[in-house]
Amino acid sequence: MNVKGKVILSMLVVSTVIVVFWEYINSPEGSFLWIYHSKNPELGDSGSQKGWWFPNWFENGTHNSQEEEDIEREKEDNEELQLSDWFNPEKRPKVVTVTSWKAPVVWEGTYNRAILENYYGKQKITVGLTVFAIGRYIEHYLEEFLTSANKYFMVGHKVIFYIMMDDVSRLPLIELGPLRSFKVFEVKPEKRWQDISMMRMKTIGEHIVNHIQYEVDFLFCMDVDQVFQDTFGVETLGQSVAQLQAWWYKADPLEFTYERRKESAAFIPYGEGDFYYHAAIFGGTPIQVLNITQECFKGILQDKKNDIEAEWHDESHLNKYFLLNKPTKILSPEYCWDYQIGLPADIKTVKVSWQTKEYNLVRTNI
Ligand code: UD2
Repeated sequence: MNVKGKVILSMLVVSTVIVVFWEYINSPEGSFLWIYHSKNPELGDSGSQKGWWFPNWFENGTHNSQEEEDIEREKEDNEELQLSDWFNPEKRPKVVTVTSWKAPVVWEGTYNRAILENYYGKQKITVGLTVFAIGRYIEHYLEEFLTSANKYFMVGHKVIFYIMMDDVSRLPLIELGPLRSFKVFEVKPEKRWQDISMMRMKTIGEHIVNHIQYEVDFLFCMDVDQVFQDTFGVETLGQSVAQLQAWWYKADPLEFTYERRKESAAFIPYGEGDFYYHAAIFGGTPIQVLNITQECFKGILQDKKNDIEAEWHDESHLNKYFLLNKPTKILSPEYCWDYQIGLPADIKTVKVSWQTKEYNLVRTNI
């Protein structure tokens, strides 16, 4: 081949390369090269962009995937956990695990705590717990209640104990674990134990309005004469949470010790009622607990006006409330067990147990 032929051949090769290259940069696979050539209208055509195309692309690349990750994470965080994600009622076929209004009854074995921990851990929740100790209930029960709550109540989450006492100087000294704090308040002691028990509804409501609603995401209210035995965890959290009373969880509703007198605001006629709920533990979001306590206290005041006292005091009013406003979650009697009953096969893990009732020692009036 002479020189002229070689030149033509080289020109052919070069033009082929140019055509192939042109096709490539117009294809989607080659699109990143637009950036290199600053021909992407979105990036502009200015020379100043030359030279940083790679970091820019690289940044864009990571930025996009980071953004996608963030969006995904936010979506996960915002996604309401479905009941079926953490709750399997079939795990406990011998007990009631779902109510007629489709609320879960949480028994040991029905819940997946790890999934719930992951969910609530991301939300960085704070859980409150109110407890009252008036008169001799202080020296008899408060220390053991708080020590055990410190160990087993919502471990790994922020907790605020709201301790209501008639004499704050008798607060037992307890070293609280990490993420735990307490607030102590002095309350006026009522003369009768029945009034001490009932007035809790008024006091809790006032504290929710004044500060608790701004401090916690969930709130539990508990009797002091009980002891935590095992983890009382995030599986118990819900909008409005009721506790099954240990002595009545298998009974016929006709036998329940509801208030049966029509004159009382707590009246529940025979043939009505779902469960017998225990006032020793109830909870929910602050706004729901506020509603519970305010409605119960309204009933208590109405009864006072009509000179009647419900058979089980605040507990009768609570049962009436939950009949009209169904709880969104119910805790099995494992969450508040009385060992006086023994330990039937239904009770797999006792989370909280009743203290021995020594009414003659602790109550001012019997
Ligand atoms: C039942 C219920 C209780 C309440 C009461 C109303 C149980 C375990 N609990 O409890 O929730 O509905 O009936 O009749 O069955 N308290 C004091 N000082 C007192 C009296 C009461 O601090 O002098 C507080 C304390 O937190 C106590 C709570 O009020 O745990 C309820 O009183 P209780 O435990 O004596 O009532 P009890 O056992 O009949």
